[in-house]
Amino acid sequence: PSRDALIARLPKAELHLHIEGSLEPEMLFALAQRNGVAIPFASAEAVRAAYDFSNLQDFLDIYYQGMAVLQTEQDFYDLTWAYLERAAADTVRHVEIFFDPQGHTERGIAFETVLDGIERALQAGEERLGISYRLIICFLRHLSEEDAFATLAQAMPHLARIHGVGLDSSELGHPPAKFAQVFARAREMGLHVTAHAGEEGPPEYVHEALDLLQVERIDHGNRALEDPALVARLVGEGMTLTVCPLSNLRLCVIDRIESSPVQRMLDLGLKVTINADDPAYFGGYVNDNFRAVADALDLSPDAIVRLAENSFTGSFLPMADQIAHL
Ligand code: ES4
Ligand code: ZN
Repeated sequence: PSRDALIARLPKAELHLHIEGSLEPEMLFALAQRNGVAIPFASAEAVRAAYDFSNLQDFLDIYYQGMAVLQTEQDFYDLTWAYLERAAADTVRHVEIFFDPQGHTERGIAFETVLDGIERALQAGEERLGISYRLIICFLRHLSEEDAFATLAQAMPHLARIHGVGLDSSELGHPPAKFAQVFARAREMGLHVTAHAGEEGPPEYVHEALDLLQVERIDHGNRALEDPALVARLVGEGMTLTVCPLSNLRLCVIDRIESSPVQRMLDLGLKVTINADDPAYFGGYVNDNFRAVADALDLSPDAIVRLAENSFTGSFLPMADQIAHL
């Protein structure tokens, strides 16, 4: 109970959140009707019942289907605003959100429609909820590097509004090496860089994200624990890992919540953070993730505070702004 109270009031940053993954079944259903998009479900309850995954690809198939209801600038605004209200309720003070431009442009939705709607909500969130933000475009790793370059070119006129690039989607068979050139170009452009690695993929993919992409964060990173030399390197570099416990559970990265690596990572000296990933699909927002691991692993108050502190110091905020939150 006091642990729940600590989690409920602790200021935190969310560093690993796919905005399309915050599309709740009720909004998915409402937008399908508003936009006249056919979906193979009779109700929001039927949508939720379909969220039963045995691996990452299972989830991604449904996640890309769900995106089809997002059509207008207002849809992206509504989606993002709903997430920000949930984040505010969880005392989130800063968000660094991902979106997947290719998931929309390949359906004929303009890059600017997506960006304008998300950003308008983020600005409203800053003004009305006091939540600061950064925006990260993710390249879909199941597509080609040439495709990623085309997406980066679309982002080029908007560099004042886009802060970083990430790498997501189907990990196995699509190693970071595939995107070394486009990440080099993004870094030259002054963008921050992060990548999903070691969620389903082997420790070698984490090495590649560090060596070839020169990432500032590792998204997930669970499988780094299989490689002691890699752990030592991540500790030595103070690398932030954005771990997503309920995502790990629902995608069968872990067999039970008690198997979450969060306490082990803290004990090893890794800079771990807690995040929701795709909250509408995985059964909880950031505080639900904190509570789930805190209860299952009996985390101490110090550990919980450390996780929140890591979320600010692992953010892309300038040092002065990080300190202002601590
Ligand atoms: C994702 Cl959990 C996860 N992993 C990889 N790609 C993703 N896209 C959205 N959620
Ligand atoms: Zn993710």
